[in-house]
Amino acid sequence: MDRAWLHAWEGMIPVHTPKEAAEWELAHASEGAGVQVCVKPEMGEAYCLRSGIVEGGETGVLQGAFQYLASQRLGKPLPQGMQQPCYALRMLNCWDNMDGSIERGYSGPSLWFSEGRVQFVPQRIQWAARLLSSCGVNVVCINNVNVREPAQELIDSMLPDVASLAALFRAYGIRLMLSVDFSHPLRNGLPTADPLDARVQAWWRERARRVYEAIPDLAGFLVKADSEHRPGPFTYGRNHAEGANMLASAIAPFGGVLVWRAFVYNCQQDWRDQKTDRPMAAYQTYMPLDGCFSDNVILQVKHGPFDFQVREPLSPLLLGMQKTHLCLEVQLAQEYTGHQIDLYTMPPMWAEVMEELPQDRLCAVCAVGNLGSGPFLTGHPLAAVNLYAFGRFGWQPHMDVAACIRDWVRLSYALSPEDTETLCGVLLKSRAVYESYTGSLGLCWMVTPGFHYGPSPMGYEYDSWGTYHRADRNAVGIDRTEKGTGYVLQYPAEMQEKYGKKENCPDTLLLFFHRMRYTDRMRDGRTVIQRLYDDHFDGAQQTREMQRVLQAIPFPAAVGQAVNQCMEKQVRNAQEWCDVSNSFFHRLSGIEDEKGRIIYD
Ligand code: GCV
Repeated sequence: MDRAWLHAWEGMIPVHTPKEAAEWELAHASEGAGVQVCVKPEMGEAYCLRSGIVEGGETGVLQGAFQYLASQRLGKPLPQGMQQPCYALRMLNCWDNMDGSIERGYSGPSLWFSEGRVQFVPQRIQWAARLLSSCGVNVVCINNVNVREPAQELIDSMLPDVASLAALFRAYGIRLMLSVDFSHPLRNGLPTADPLDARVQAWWRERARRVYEAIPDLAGFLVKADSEHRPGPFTYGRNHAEGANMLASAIAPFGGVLVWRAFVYNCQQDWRDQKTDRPMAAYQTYMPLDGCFSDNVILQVKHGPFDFQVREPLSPLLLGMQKTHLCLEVQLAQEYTGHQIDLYTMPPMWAEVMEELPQDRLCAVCAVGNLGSGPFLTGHPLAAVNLYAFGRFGWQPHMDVAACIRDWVRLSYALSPEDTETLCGVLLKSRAVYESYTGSLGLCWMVTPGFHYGPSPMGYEYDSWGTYHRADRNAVGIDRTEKGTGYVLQYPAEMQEKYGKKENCPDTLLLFFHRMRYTDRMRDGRTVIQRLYDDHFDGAQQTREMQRVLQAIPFPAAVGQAVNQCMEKQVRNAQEWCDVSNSFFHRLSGIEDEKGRIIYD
């Protein structure tokens, strides 16, 4: 593998199709010596492995080759029978801007945009395509959902450049998708972007024809509309089915899918308004439209009703919509979960999502990417586990999380069995540790506004984003039960029962669903305030423990150095969260820590 990696940087790997790529991978790894590749086009993405043979569809053979090598390397038997992905669309959403920056990107600049243009080093793209394909991703949306000038040119003057990029990804069985600007027709002289206006419809049909002429296998368009100041159908008094269906019909003749994001809420809320409850917004907007979307529309829904917080309940929209194609959206970019400085391994969180979500509810999964062109490509070298696991998740959402993490560790580093287990242990618990110092009891949004790293308990409290905890001297949390905002009523009956009653509600979501007095007792006998103090102290302590443990793992030198640097920052961050949060609650409540630890006044 090391040799192959170096080769990719020295020059292009001479492959143009997934079959050629499969043959190249097998030929350049000792475990693949003599293995034959047999393409059966009707198998599509599926594959079958037998000793010495990889059989599969046009892209399936490459997936099969990667799996063949991984099984051999891990010393596992080849998987039996036909292997096929659970979801046909397993997409990475890259929030790359044309100037080379990446919105919420913590891994360095874009791999394919800079200076307002599509510009890339082909070897690097090939390397990224190879990496993503080996994980199991099959679609990459290359530009930010916030389509800002000059990104509109991607479906106009920059089409030839996008086509060159698409060719590099195509060789690895990956298709591109493009985020489009709903108001694009206005830019081209039309007086309106109303989806029911015949001129607008004709404009998009013609645009789609030109786009598909340049990139015949483009997966489709992705749209963020009427969200955080993006344009959308609401401007014209139209609903989101009318908007999505218009674009969908333009790309339908070419086999494209229209992915429409359900991230719609009022980002200009008056904080005094206690009736509007942001988590309710998506359900209110889309449930009435269930059954109204065209067949090639997929509604992309974030896993929780807010916005990628460390802990949120499952979005009720994912459970409610029965007649709409749904895509689950998760975020590998650690916007609220540590900026790829703090260690945060995500598969345990996805497993919780899948516990409550019937597998057949979804037809697609997508992740906001954590890829960039900086060292290690994912910022923190250990954040690569999330990219790997996301690819596996798209194939097998009910995967064994611990086994997946262990596979990644073993495929990435040559460690002793003891060190492997130690590292897996740290990765597995990292999310719970991060949660304990940043989001105890389901409290969220206490981050520094805008930047979203580090504590600021009141930062969003008097702002317009609908993200309040309403802590006062007696109590904290929002009552989202029937007697409160009524959010809980958006769930099926059994979940109303689970979340709506304090005695049933998991501790991890207690203050998300309920307003509690600091002196109320929790199930374990502790008061709410004591639990908040304990969690913050524990989180800081466990972070120091993780640092100690990781220092002893014999990573390759550059990796070890980067891990140590990140851990130093994480330890400082956790201590800051601990001190700020505990002081905040102590000053408000005036209640002492039972254990007499240091809280700054
Ligand atoms: C791409 C959050 C982020 C924004 C992001 C948005 C979205 O609000 O802070 O950076 O914009 O989510 O998902 O569209």
